[in-house]
Amino acid sequence: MAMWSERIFLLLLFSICASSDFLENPDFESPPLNSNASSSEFVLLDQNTTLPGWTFQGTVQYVTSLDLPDTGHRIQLGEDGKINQTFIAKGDDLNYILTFALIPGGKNCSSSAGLSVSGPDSNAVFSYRQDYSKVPWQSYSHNLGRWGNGEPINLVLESQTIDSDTNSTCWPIIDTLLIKTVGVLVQDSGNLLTDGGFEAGPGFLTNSTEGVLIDAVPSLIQSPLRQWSVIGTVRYIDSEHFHVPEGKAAIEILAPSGIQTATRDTSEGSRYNLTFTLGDANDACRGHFVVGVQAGSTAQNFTLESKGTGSGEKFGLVFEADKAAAQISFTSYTVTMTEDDVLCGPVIDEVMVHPLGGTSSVKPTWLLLIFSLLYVALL
Ligand SMILES: *[C@@H]1O[C@H](CO)[C@@H](O)[C@H](O)[C@H]1NC(C)=O
Ligand SMILES: *[C@@H]1O[C@H](CO)[C@@H](O)[C@H](O)[C@H]1NC(C)=O
Ligand SMILES: *[C@@H]1O[C@H](CO)[C@@H](O)[C@H](O)[C@H]1NC(C)=O
Ligand SMILES: *[C@@H]1O[C@H](CO)[C@@H](O)[C@H](O)[C@H]1NC(C)=O
Ligand SMILES: *[C@@H]1O[C@H](CO)[C@@H](O)[C@H](O)[C@H]1NC(C)=O
Ligand SMILES: *[C@@H]1O[C@H](CO)[C@@H](O)[C@H](O)[C@H]1NC(C)=O
Ligand SMILES: *[C@@H]1O[C@H](CO)[C@@H](O)[C@H](O)[C@H]1NC(C)=O
Ligand SMILES: *[C@@H]1O[C@H](CO)[C@@H](O)[C@H](O)[C@H]1NC(C)=O
Ligand SMILES: [Ca+2]
Repeated sequence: MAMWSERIFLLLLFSICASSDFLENPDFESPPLNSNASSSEFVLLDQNTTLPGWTFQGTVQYVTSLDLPDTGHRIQLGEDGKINQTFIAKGDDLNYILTFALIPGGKNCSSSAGLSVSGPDSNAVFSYRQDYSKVPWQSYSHNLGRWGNGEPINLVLESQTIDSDTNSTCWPIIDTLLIKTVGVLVQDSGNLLTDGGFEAGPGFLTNSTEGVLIDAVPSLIQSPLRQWSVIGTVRYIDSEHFHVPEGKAAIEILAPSGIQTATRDTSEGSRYNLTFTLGDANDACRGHFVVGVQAGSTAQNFTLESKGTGSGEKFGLVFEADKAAAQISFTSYTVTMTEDDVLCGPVIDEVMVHPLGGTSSVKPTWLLLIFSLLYVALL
């Protein structure tokens, strides 16, 4: 086992060395050619213009702005606006997880158009929502799927009109796309859950202090948070900007929402101990948290008084497995907001399932941590 681990570790080092950028011009800092891009804040791209790395159609504007996230250039997708870029998968059996910044375009609008993001066999529609960050932009993520070495992945971003009155529509602005690859997760023999520490998820944008929002995704396979499905919207938080109980990332549940996974190799009728850390993200989220935990057919509510200054407490729940893949879920019942009127909530991390009365050997979680993340290509 140890030798095998070492081999994986070497392979991993090799993949880090072999990593490279996937997208060309992912932050739109290379200006369009044949256009007066510096002449005004919004410049419409026409047939004579080319945008390095990208193909575009419909109403697409090149936006120059002095605001964060990158104090630079963005793209606004207007009516029927669409941009796409094809990149080539490198390495076998990797998941390609996209993170991007979404900014509301305009102020006086009766409706906001959505942003549709597609990969070759996946699609999701995103919209900017007022209550989800204290800065005027949000990071979202989408799993582009698992692809084999050399396969082309066409990433398409397109505006989606919700209202027929397009004159008073705010069109989405996008910026800073990041693709992170996540390999097949190595199972931790000391935990019957995979990615119980939430280390395998979307990448964080360099200048983002607000984490990454993960919208509802019913399938474990399509989720950007590996091995967990999402109900509602949750925030994926990084240890650089939030209190994270263990490792580099955790989940903040923004009620009413939750996450769900399944155990592997539990035996029907056997008893298990589910343990997890419940805390707060140190984001001034004060309140009385109520988190509903379901494990197999056992359900229990756990509460935490949060001062919003970064806390974490370990809890346990004994359950009997109802099948080989017992469902484990965490749901937040209380809607909590920060003083800035931003939705916030309980943090969950270090979710583990152990058989009761049996094995005592628990492998250090850093092994899982290292194996689960292959490499991040900062573009
Ligand atoms: C771009 O700028 C140049 C010189 O500043 C000017 O001659 C030209 O007409 C402009 N073109 C457009 C499309 O605005
Ligand atoms: C594109 O360039 C051609 C030739 O310079 C010019 O005649 C045409 O008006 C331009 N089209 C647009 C939309 O600017
Ligand atoms: C982050 O923001 C700073 C300005 O605050 C900017 O200079 C820098 O280029 C940004 N970095 C990225 C990767 O966008
Ligand atoms: C955009 O997609 C079209 C097909 O829909 C393809 O022909 C084109 O090459 C793509 N553009 C880029 C930059 O990949
Ligand atoms: C937007 O709305 C504000 C106040 O509601 C108003 O003062 C401003 O003139 C409006 N701007 C436009 C472009 O309609
Ligand atoms: C939208 O704006 C255009 C030009 O600004 C105008 O001709 C058109 O009538 C407007 N449409 C609506 C529905 O207001
Ligand atoms: C479950 O695990 C927790 C944390 O390790 C421990 O405190 C608790 O005693 C365990 N429960 C049982 C029934 O073994
Ligand atoms: C947990 O709390 C919620 C909301 O108060 C309630 O609806 C639910 O029945 C409770 N569940 C359990 C297992 O007590
Ligand atoms: Ca973690």
